Amino acid sequence: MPIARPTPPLLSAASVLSGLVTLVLALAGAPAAAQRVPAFDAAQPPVPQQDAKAQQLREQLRRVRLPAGFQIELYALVPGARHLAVSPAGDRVFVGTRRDTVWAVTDRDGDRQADEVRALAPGQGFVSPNGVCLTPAGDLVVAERNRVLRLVGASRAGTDASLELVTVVPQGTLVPPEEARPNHGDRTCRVSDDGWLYITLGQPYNVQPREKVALYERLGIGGLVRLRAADGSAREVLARGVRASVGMDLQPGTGTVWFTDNQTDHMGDDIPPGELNRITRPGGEHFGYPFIHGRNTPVAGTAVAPDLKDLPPPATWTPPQAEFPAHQAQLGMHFYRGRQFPASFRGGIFVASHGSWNRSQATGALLNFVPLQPDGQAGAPTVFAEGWLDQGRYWGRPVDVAELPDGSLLVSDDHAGALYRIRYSAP
Ligand SMILES: [Ca+2]
Ligand SMILES: [Ca+2]
Repeated sequence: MPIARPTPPLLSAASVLSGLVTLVLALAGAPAAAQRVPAFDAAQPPVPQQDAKAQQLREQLRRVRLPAGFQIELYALVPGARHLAVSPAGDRVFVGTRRDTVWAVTDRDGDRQADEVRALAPGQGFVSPNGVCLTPAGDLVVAERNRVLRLVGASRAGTDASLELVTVVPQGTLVPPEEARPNHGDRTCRVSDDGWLYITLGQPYNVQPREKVALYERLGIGGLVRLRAADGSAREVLARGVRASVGMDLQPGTGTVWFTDNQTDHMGDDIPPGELNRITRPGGEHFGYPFIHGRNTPVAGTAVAPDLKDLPPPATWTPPQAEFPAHQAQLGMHFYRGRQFPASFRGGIFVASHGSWNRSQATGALLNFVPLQPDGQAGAPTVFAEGWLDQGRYWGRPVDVAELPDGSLLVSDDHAGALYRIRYSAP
């Protein structure tokens, strides 16, 4: 089938507007509701930190290969650790999971080693609270599979505190309930300085069937949406034509949204590539899926999506800024803001790859670094850290990358159940 050439993207204003109106009608939430909940349950013991597992992980971390001058160390044991949000002071890290828990990881004495790992706001019935992000005021936003909550002042809450819990998007209304499934149902989020909450929404299939394509483009499923972090109002679709993004960041200074997109399964060992994307026209771009993956790998009409044969592709689409090797599963990403690392890293992007499952030989489980060129486009990715895959077996699988105020990196690992810290000192 013909594939549209990658030209500057443009959806008609009418189609964007009609999609937006439909979306608002379909998904406008009730007014944000608030209640008070205990920040922690003192009767629930914290996660033990100094045990045999910690010692084993410290040994295994010696196998991780890094550029000269970098060291990696265990920061905390955190079961099922997924996406990360670091408090402005750096003394607390919130960690999402695909289970029913959001963790608060606290470093009381500022020695860059966690002292306490506790479940935050237990008893709230979290369902895959994978996405965590902080507002400028220090509220924690929790993006679950099909609900969004905001915990006011969570960054500063002590063990005995209570928190105001605000429902930003009521249960069952982030996406239509029949579209909320475990497959690609893990959200990620960011909040901009001006109060917009950005959320990635994976589409729940390997490739969506024909009858879902128009619906998903209208709702931003297989895309990104934004809404007001205060109350969930003013929702709009930011990006369409995405398969399953599980990572994004806002570029410091510009606020431009960049995001990863995961590869289609069952197309063979070496296609299609993974993607890093940049939104240059919020709401007006199509990123190619399910018509094409990467820069030039057709999907619609191939063996994984025969029913999409002859479905008209968008007139224009936006190719990725960078491609990654097939099936490595790029998840979290982070613009490096600090000054601890050498100058060549500043302003570039770290990307966590979770590692393949849909490949005859496993690959991935590493961190990539993607530099930005002077014109703002991405340069070629390089491997920054690897070694979690040992003789075909994973002992760890990176999920997300974040940064402490001193410019060191945190890496989450949902396989080992841990956070690591990577720091630099000149060799
Ligand atoms: Ca500490
Ligand atoms: Ca794409």
